[in-house]
Amino acid sequence: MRNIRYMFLAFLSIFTMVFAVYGQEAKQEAQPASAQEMKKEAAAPEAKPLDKEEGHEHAQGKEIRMVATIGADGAQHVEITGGEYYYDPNYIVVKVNVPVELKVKKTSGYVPHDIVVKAPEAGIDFKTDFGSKEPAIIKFTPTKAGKYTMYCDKRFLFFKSHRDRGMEGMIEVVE
Ligand SMILES: [Cu+2]
Repeated sequence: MRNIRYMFLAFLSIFTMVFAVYGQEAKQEAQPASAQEMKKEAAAPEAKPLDKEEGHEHAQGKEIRMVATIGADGAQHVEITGGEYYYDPNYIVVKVNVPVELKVKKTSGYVPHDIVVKAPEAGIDFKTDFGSKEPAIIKFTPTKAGKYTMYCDKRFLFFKSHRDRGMEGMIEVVE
């Protein structure tokens, strides 16, 4: 029966995907504990060791600031990369009443991400998935100065949400 073979293949690829995401999430989940141990071991006062083991510089809470410039088309262009579990940049400064074009791209990997900002009072209201091959283009015009949180609302099974793991940032609208 052909159908059974296709079903088996479909099941196998779904299983592989789920397993890959599980592996990625579980690896990240285990991180805080080991980071704490590392801190205990290296009790040197001034040393704030970079997490070289993981090979990334997207430490939780570390601000990567970007001030948007207005392009020839009159819009403020901002490019964001999303990965496990961060946005880069994660602090974006834009001018009020000038259109913004966000281009959001994902790093490679199986873990899905999105970007959410819920500030309709300021003209910013979106929730968009983005991929590594097709970046999302998000257009809006901020109408009110202030600070608005952006975050990823994805979560895998019982693991901590991506937001809780540091996948959030700020859009600051200035006069
Ligand atoms: Cu995410």
